[in-house]
Amino acid sequence: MTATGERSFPEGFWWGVATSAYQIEGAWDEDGKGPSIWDTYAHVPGNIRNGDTGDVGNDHYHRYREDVALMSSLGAGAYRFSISWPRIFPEGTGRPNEKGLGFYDRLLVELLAAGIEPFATLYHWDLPEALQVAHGGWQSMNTVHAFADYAGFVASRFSDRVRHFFTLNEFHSFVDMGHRGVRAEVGGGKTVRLALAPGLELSDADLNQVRHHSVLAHGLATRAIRERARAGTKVGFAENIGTAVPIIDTPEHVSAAEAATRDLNAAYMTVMLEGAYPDSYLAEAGSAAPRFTDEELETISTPLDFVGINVYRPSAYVEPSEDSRGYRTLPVSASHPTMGSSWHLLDPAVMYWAPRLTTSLWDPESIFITENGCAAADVPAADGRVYDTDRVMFLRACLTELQRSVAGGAPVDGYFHWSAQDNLEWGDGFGTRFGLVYVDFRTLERTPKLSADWFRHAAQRNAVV
Ligand code: PNW
Repeated sequence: MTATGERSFPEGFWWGVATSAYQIEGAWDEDGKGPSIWDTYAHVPGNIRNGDTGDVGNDHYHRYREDVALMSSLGAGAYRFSISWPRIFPEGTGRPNEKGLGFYDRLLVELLAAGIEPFATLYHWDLPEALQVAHGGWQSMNTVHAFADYAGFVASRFSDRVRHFFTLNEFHSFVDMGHRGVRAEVGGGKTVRLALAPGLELSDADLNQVRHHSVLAHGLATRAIRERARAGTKVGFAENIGTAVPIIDTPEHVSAAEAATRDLNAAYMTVMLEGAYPDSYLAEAGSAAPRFTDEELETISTPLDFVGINVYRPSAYVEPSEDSRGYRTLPVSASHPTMGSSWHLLDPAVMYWAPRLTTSLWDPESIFITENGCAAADVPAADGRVYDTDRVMFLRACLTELQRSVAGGAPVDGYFHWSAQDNLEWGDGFGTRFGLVYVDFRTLERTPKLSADWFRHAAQRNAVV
């Protein structure tokens, strides 16, 4: 028991689970909801494995009561979910759809009755299709302003019950993977290509401008939320931080990792938290650099109440170097282990380094781990249980590293496991399972996995178990 006591988290630490609207809600055209770019993308054969779509998804739109009860049984004290923009504004702008708002009202009633704190994400990739068609989506400032208006409106409606808002989820993912496609290194010089809706192939200049629009949308939304929400409402973003993991924990190696992490996040976290694009980013982009004003940089770097980071894998391993950058990126071993997703290079130490480097680089007031989790094979055994020993290993290793980071001074106030239940894993479909709860997608029956037991004990004891 003493070992457990030594690995506990600070009092008041939030233990939560996370999902997103398109991945679980279903009801894609119900109650006046407009189509999103994900509805359009998923309906094109070949874009999602096995022809899966989010049309029905987990049917969470109708089963949210059961799902909140499941979260309670997992010991979750917090729930990070996303609000579907086209449920609230079917065309992206205009008159709000009361029926769409009604769904989130009912969900909030249920969560608060269960004693689960709601954390709402305003954009988890389901852009109203109308904005893509009319303006080219995030290529246009029209979309940026529409997002800020939507964010302010949602905050005005829900901030009496929601105390924490995340503006956008994973800039790097939806911008770069949605507008170009990204190659992720998986060891031995091999890479996998990752793509998301709307599945565009933009030029460097156009891609850099979309990046700039995404962070500007975050800044304008932050201001709109502050203007229209109840006093005391907290705002931040949730970014899939690119983490450079050092090989050795010495000041020289850590400086190299800091420099590399700052570069990896140049167009997103770095500009949002520093108010300027690094010179190296602008120099490398050359004539394709984004066009921006000083006033925009000020908006983009509006001070935040917290920083959310999604932590899955190291983006790079680095060591110090004599060149002007100060670091060298190392090749990844061909035998480096991966988890259930093709891109998921395994290294629990990233859960130590991501909060530590975020703190030493940007010194935020508060950090949330807004996502962490892994896919696993998850086949129900003859006794009906799902023995996901690999996910238990992953959880225990990651939370051990997170505890070490917090004990070392990183101001992390909560951990959200991705995901509360199996769901549509974007282009990988339903076959790639990230849940603590197994979902049979034929019957939609939900069954907690072995990892759910681990999570419940950890949440109840506020410690690594
Ligand atoms: C995140 N990578 O996506 C998203 O926020 C979730 O919606 C998603 O289901 C979850 O993580 C699992 O994939 C990611 O290449 C996509 O490192 C790609 C990466 C990480 C996260």
